[in-house]
Amino acid sequence: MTVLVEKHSGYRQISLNRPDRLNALNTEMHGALMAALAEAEADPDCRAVLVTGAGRAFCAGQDLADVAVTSSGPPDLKAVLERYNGLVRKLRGMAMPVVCAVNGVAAGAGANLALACDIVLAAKSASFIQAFSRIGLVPDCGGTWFLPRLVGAARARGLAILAEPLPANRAAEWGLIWQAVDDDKLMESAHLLVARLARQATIGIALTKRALDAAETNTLDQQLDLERDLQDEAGHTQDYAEGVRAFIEKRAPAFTGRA
Ligand code: LHQ
Repeated sequence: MTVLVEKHSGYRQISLNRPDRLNALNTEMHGALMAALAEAEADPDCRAVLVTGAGRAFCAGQDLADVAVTSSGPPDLKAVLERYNGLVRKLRGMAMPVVCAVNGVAAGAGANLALACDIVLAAKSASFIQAFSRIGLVPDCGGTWFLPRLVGAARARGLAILAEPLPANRAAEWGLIWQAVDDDKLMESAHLLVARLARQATIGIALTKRALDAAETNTLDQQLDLERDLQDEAGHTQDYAEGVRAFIEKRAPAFTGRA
């Protein structure tokens, strides 16, 4: 099984599972990961997802053995990237929060798939490598879009062109990720976080994600209109009614994640 799925109360953990290849992605893993995300989304009891890697790495990106140039010519990288693009769109568009626990090195597409998640925690021993330039490629999986937005133009260029490992602590200082965590606390922290998110107002969070993504290209005017419309949608959810009721009654809200 190239991807392992564990069901927990309110959320699912999805683990990339080719540890002897540092969880490098091959065609089978792509399919399994897409299916695991789609199944999580289709499960009404699943209100958050945790993505991590089995073994010592998070993900070393594309399995390079599968895309080597052979005597019959270069591989069809466009077709390979269509699959990655589908994964990035899926992760980004999930109608629930996606937490990524980066347990070890995240290189190439592995780094950028992590950045496509909503909240990234990383073990202090983990590092992020935009490995693409080491093999003559361009950062993909949204790397050229995420990097400048997260860390600014100068650091984005340095990371993309130099392809040096960025340790988790510095990644957090630079704003590339949410938090670096002691290695032995990573999974405990990630589970606490994702379980907490699974009890929050799921639709409100999904709409928040949409608003933040749209803000990347909207004008302020467009964004104000969008916020008005999304707020209207959020205001019609059971969770909004419950959130306000709980506030007034001075108790913790019991959100259901339902419309
Ligand atoms: C691997 C890989 C790997 C296969 C480690 N593949 N075996 C998209 C679409 C189309 C085309 C191409 O690309 C893309 C997106 C991309 O992701 S491009 C970037 C691809 N990734 C890389 O270039 C990273 C390659 N890996 C590394 O640089 C190192 O392995 C890192 C820095 C991640 C870890 O280094 P170490 O901790 O020293 O481990 P290692 O290199 O010894 O790896 C352990 C094993 O895993 C080793 O196999 P072996 O049989 O010797 O034990 C590696 O060959 C294998 N492995 N990454 N991407």
